[in-house]
Amino acid sequence: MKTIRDIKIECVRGDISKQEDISAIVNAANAQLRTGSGVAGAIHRAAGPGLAEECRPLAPIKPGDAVISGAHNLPNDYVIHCLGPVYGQDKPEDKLLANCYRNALILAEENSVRSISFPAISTGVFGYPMQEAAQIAFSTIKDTLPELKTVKEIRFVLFSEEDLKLHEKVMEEVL
Ligand code: AR6
Repeated sequence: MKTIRDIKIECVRGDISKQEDISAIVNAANAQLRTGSGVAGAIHRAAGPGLAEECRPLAPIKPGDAVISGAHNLPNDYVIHCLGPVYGQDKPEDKLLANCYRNALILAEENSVRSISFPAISTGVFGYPMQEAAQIAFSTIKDTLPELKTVKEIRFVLFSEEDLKLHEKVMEEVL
């Protein structure tokens, strides 16, 4: 756990759809903002069909984009849907992945969000190597911190112990 500019940044192992104490959770979405596997599957399952319904007019989105919706049956206030780049396909993938983190944080600010949870966007089905993705995530957060006023807590939720360890290490190096 780190505190920089009065903002707490931490990594935990868990399920992004079970972050009861967090205002906005980030979805590793698809362009159509429909349910899917991994993060999108867990979020849409827990939110119920109202989430996909609310998202329909907001789709499609492009790699790097972020859009915000309500959280429906989830224990949160908002879901911020980000479309990460497909590794080796959407270029430049590092910039597009950075845009996801930056755009999500800016949207959180615009909605007076106090706490936000991220999954490791693009590192599942989209094939982004975990270490490179973590470096981009933390450097983008570092660069965006000076613009944050309402966001006071940023939590990374990793699915496996190995991914958690890697993120903790990269966080120490980058922040
Ligand atoms: N909570 C936290 N992390 C998770 C969870 C969970 N419930 N489930 C998986 N992860 P992915 P992407 C981890 O594939 O690569 C979807 O089907 C997982 O181990 O969810 O951005 C969408 O519909 C991995 O490290 O997202 C899109 O089509 C990370 O979260 C596409 O896949 C992201 O894996 C998006 O692919």
